[in-house]
Amino acid sequence: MRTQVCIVGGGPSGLLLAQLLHKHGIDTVILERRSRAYVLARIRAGVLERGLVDLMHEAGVAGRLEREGLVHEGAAIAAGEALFRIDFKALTGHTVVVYGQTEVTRDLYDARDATGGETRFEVEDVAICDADTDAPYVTFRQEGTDHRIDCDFVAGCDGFHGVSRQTIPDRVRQEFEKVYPFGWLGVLSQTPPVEDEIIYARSERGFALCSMRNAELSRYYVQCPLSDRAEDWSDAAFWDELRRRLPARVAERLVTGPSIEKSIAPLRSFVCEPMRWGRLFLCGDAAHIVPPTGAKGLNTAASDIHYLYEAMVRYYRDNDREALDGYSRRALARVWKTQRFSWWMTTLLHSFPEQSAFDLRLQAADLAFLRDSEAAQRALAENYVGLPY
Ligand code: FAS
Ligand code: PHB
Repeated sequence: MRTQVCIVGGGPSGLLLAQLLHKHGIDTVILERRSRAYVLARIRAGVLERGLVDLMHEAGVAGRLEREGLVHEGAAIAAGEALFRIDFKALTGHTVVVYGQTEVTRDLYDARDATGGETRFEVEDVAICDADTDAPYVTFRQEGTDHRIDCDFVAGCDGFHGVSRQTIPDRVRQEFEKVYPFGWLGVLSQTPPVEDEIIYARSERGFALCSMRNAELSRYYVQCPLSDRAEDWSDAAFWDELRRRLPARVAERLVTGPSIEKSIAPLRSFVCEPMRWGRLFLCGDAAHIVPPTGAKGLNTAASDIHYLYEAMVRYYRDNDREALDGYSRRALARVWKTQRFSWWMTTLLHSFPEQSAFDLRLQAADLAFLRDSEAAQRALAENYVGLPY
C-alpha cells in the first residue's frame, strides 16, 4: 500500500487533518486502533474555540455544527455564594460554541465516508518505521494479516497512549509534566442544563462545572480524589455533592435525572518536545495534554492541525519545506500558552490537598481580582475564546 500521508489515530485530530488534506487533493490513510463505534462512544470535550469552528467550515463539515451548536457569549464563575459573569463577546468580540467532541467526530467520520478515504479500524501493532528518512513506512496488523504502508509523511494523531510519541528517540525527546492530585468525575444526564451558560464553581468542598450539550442534555463535573472510582458514586451522591458546590440560588434550580454516562478523568499537564522527528509530525494529545478546566484539549489539537495541514499543502503545491521545518516551533509556541492558561484556571478553581491557610487566601484574592478587574476578565476571555493561530 502507498499513500501521501499516513495518519495514525482516528480521533478528532486525525480525522480533521485527513479532511483538510483531502480538500487539497492530498491522499491519506487513517489507522485506528479501536472500532468506529468505540471512538464515537467517547464523551469528552464540549467547547469549541473560534479557530476550531473556522477549521470545521474550511473542512466543509460545519453544517450540523451551525444548526445545533450553542453559541455562548460568556460564562460564569461561582465562588461560594458569589457568582459573576465573564462577557467574552463584550471583552473580545468573540464567542465559543458548545458542541460535543462526539458530534465533531461523528461529522468528520461522515465526511470521511463521503470522500471514500481509507480508514482501517481495529488495527494492531502499529509501528512507524524510518521516520528519519525520506521513505518512512508504517506497519500494522489487521485481522491477523500484516500490512505495510509506504508514505511521504506520518501524522501521529494517536493520543496520549499512542505509539507516535514513543517513536521519537529518547535522546531527541524531552517531556514536561505536571500531574494534579485529583480527577474530574463527569456525568451526562438527559436533563435541562441548570443555566444556559457554563458555570465554573470554586467551593470549599472543591471544584464543580455545569455545562451542557443541548437544551435537554447536561454535562456536569465535580473534582474528586484520584482514588475514587466512578462506580463508587451513586447518581444521588453525585447530585448531592454537585448541589453543595454551587451557590444556593443555582443549586435549587438543578434538575437531576439518571446518569447516561459517568466517568473519572485524571488531570495532567504534559508537553512533548519536539513535535516532529524527520517525517513524523505529532498532533493533539499525542504531543500534549491539558487539564480540561480551560477547555483547551481539543482546541489545541485543532491549532496543531491548522499548522500541519497548511505546511503539507505548501510542500505538495509549492515544494516548499519551510513551514514543515517550522511546524514544531510554531505549534509549541501556542501549546505552551494554552498549557499556562489551563494550569492557571485549574489552580484558581480547585482545592489542593496541601493548601495552607495562606494559599487559600491567595486563591480567594485571585478570584476577587478576577471579579473586580476588567483587565483580568479580558485576559481570561482572550484565552478562553482562543488565542490567534
Ligand atoms: P484522541 O485521544 O481523541 O484520539 C486518538 C485516537 O488514536 C483514538 O481514537 C485512539 O483509539 C487512537 N489510537 C491510540 N493508539 C493508537 C495506535 N497505536 N494505533 C492506532 N490508533 C491509535 N478536552 C477538552 O477540551 N474538554 C474536555 O472536557 C475534555 N475531556 C476529556 C476527558 C477525557 C477522559 C480525555 C481522555 C480527554 C478529554 N479532553 C477534553 C481532551 C480531549 O478532548 C482531547 O484533547 C482530544 O480527544 C484530542 O484529540 P486527538 O488528538 O485526536 O486524541
Ligand atoms: C464540557 O462541556 O464537557 C466542558 C466544558 C468546559 C470545560 C471542560 C469540559 O472547561
